[in-house]
Amino acid sequence: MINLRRATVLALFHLLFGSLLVPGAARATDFRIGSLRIEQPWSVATPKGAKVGVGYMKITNEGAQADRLIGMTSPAARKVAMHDMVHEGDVMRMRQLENGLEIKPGETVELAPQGKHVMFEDLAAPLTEGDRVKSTLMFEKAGGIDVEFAVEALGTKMPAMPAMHKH
Ligand SMILES: [Cu+2]
Repeated sequence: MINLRRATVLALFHLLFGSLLVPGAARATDFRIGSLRIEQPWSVATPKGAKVGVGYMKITNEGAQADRLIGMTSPAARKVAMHDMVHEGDVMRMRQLENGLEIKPGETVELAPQGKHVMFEDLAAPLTEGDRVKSTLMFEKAGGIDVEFAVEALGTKMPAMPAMHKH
């Protein structure tokens, strides 16, 4: 009985707040090129003066051949890099993915807070909630595709702070 009530409360909670718990769910869009599906690219608004912004998305390879995200560009930033988080002792640091990001056949690679992410470096202007950051993803085999990162409110599952950066 208690379990049942708990389950009901949880279900209600999800019903009411579910969409808030999944950043980008409301506005972010999916993109497709060849057998690659790029789901809901999203970003986070940047505080005044910040020079870097982040980007997240899910990439699924529905094909039979591995592909690799080898580069990104954006008119919103001078440079767009792909980073991973690595432990250095007790500290988490960012590390550039020098060889890009491989997506094996049937695999989904998720870029998410505390993990792999896109780094928009040297922003032309702060990222504002509701904006869409245009970006071109370049895949080794599939080629280039234009996507848009939906910018969520500042503080949304805030990723590691820029201070943790080591470029
Ligand atoms: Cu980074």
